[in-house]
Amino acid sequence: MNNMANDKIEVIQGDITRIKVDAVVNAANTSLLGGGGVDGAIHRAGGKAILDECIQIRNREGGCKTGEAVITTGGNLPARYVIHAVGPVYSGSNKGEDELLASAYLNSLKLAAENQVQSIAFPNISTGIYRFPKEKAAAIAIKTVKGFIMANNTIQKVIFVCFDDENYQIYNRALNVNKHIL
Ligand code: AR6
Repeated sequence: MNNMANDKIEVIQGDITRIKVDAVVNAANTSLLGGGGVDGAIHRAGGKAILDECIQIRNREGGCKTGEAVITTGGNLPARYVIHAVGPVYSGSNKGEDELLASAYLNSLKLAAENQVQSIAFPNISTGIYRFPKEKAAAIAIKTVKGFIMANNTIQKVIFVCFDDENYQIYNRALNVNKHIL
């Protein structure tokens, strides 16, 4: 069963704005108005249509809470949709950050399945400007994704897109170790 989940998971190193999947996930903030890091890259490459929809959602719903996600067009990106997920800022003082990070992944996956998304690419949410420890974030991301795709048949491919070497190595190690054990 776990091997089936592993078959649907891929790790690559690169820029998420260039990946051709049904949906790419953005590491957004609660304002939905863009920012630095992967958020800045997605808005730059995807163009104004994405920001326009984010502003509409913000006007309607007041933004996006930490641990939640919203969906917009992919604009000029090769991806059809962008799922904007808000991960927690890591404080290290056990304020429920692990659960909030898991929720950001889970709510992105739910939104993807509701929109018939078959392939989805995730950046390493919260591990940049929000300073979440990379090893711990990867374990949470992998566990949440595996749990979801084992129970849901809509999503056929999940790509973890790692930008930095450290995350790329952590994900490869984590997924390969699991492959050997299970
Ligand atoms: N493709 C894939 N991954 C990327 C890219 C890219 N083009 N650029 C950066 N990363 P961060 P956060 C990686 O800081 O920690 C923004 O200002 C990066 O190496 O983008 O969730 C938002 O508006 C790191 O591993 O997001 C929020 O305010 C990962 O993406 C805040 O940053 C996430 O780093 C969110 O902080």
